[in-house]
Amino acid sequence: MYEQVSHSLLNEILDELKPEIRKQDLRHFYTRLGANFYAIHSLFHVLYGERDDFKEQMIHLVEVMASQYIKRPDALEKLDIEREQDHNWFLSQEWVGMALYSDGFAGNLKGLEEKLSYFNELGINMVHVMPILKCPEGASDGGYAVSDFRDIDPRAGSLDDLLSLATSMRKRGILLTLDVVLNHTSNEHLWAQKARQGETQYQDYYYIFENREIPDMFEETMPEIFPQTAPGNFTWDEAMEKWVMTVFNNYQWDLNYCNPAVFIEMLDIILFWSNHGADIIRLDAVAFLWKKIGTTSQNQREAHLILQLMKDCCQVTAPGVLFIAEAIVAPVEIAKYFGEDAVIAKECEIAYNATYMALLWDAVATKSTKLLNQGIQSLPDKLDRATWLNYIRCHDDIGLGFDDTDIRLSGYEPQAHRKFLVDYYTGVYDDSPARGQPFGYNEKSGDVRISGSLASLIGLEAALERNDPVEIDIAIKKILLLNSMIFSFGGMPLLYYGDELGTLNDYSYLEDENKAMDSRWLHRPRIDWDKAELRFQHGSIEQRIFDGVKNMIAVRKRISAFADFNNRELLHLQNPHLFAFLRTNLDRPGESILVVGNFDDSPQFLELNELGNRGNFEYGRLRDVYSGKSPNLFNDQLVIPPNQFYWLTD
Ligand code: OTU
Repeated sequence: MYEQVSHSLLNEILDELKPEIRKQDLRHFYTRLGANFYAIHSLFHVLYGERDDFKEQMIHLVEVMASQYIKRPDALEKLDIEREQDHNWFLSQEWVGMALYSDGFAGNLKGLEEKLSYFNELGINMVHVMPILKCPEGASDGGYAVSDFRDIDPRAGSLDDLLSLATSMRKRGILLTLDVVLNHTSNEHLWAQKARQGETQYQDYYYIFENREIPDMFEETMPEIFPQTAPGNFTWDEAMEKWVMTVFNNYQWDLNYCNPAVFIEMLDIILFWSNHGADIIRLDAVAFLWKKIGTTSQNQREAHLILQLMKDCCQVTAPGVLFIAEAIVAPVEIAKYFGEDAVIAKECEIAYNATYMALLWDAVATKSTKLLNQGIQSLPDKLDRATWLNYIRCHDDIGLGFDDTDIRLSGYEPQAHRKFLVDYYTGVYDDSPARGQPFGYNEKSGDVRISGSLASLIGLEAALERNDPVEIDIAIKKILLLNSMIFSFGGMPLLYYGDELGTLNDYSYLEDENKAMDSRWLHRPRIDWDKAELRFQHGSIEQRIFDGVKNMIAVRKRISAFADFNNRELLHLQNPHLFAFLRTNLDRPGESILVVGNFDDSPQFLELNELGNRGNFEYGRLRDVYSGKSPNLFNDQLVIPPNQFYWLTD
């Protein structure tokens, strides 16, 4: 949009740019800057307009965008332009992701590069390589405490290794996702060290307080994220003799986004990794970016403004790069990270669908889909040009963040229901085959979350111990059922490494003093590649899960109705054990897929006449595109075997 004030400021800024920037050919940069400048200026002004140095900061911001544009490799700029033309590219059903730790998966980045054919074998074409930046030797929250945002941790490899990996991935058509931990740094980061040495410029990068007055006010309303290992939200620093805000672990210092210098530094870092080959940037803990006394300091309006500004700036320099919002927050809050009142994402194009993840686990434990159906109905619609990351497990715990109203509407009492789920997944509940462990127990609120690998939570570990083939079979079916749900829902499925092989809990973390207190290490495995060879042995557990998932990926890629164009209709069925929805191909409306999953241990039936006039499903010519077989029907009653799913065409 053209607006005089911002345009004349833009002209002034362009005149004042460093000569080395002015000399370059910046054609694409200028057209994009012109298009976004009004928004960038307005947002920057809302956030930082009060400051005397506002204009200097604006110039600096434009310089950072321009310098990174100049450094952007030709191959990546070409990709930017291709993606501008095919702007819905990431909504395609062809994308299937996997998140992994490079050390657990393959030792280091070099090892990971050697294993790329594994992704092609399975059909994965997006890989989220979890934190690989320099972090402290000891506890580092799995790399989420970063001590240098521009360098690879030597244990993972070098910058050259990453560049080589990124190039090889691009050749194979695999997208690279990297983390930028926006909310905090490690206390070993240079900025923190300088702050400790008394440099006020760097003390302003963090929230630092002389005494407990403000911290105490914050504590009244701020929840604790890691109540067991890091109670409270502030840490006393001996060197400074001051309090530092540390919402996560005490060695993770929260960055102060009231300071525009912090915003510009972090934008520069996002662009740095974009220029090093990241197709997608995962923005960690975005809900926490803005703090306000008297609030939870999560999901604040300014946190959204910061993300909008990040997006607008990134679009100028590297428009092909997407953002993932990691906001594990209430369903009504999650969708806001796409940006509100828009068609295209104004903040992050992709967001973790934590709501769906937790609801699926609820359906497994209760064998009922009441809460799943209820909760999905309350999940706000996403924007047209934005999509979900659908996942079953990730490197974090499972939080039971459902809406209390939804729990009640499903006929449960919220506290009792959450207790049941925790008891179920930690194996306290008598009838449960799950082998999870509690995480983050909060004495004050009674809240607790759950750790454990997909296979161990679903019952495979217990079944193997009992050497019970029937139980093993059920566990495998449930693993495939859950996968079928994330592959067909709409959005990009994100597998968690090892789950495609049925990897069990790894208890070795208990022997490492830097990990023992954090049960999330239970499900951050080291892949045993000899054992992984069993995927080639017919009838083995590895083979049954791996081939099941592999087939799902292949089938998903063929079915355009699985692309994410708001083309899902939830079906409200009588049977409380079934979860069903219809996916429609908007280009060819006749081509619909009926997805139905049975979460119960007994066979269930669906009355096809409940579908009304949707598709031609009632004529009984149904075929399951996953297995290629026809399901069992009795007149218009469709039978779904226990813990199984169908992807049906009519
Ligand atoms: C994220 O987590 C990361 O995924 C965790 O591995 C890190 O420990 C954490 O940030 C700090 O960097 O911030 O918005 O319940 O779900 O901490 C959600 C714990 C986050 C995680 C939560 C999450």
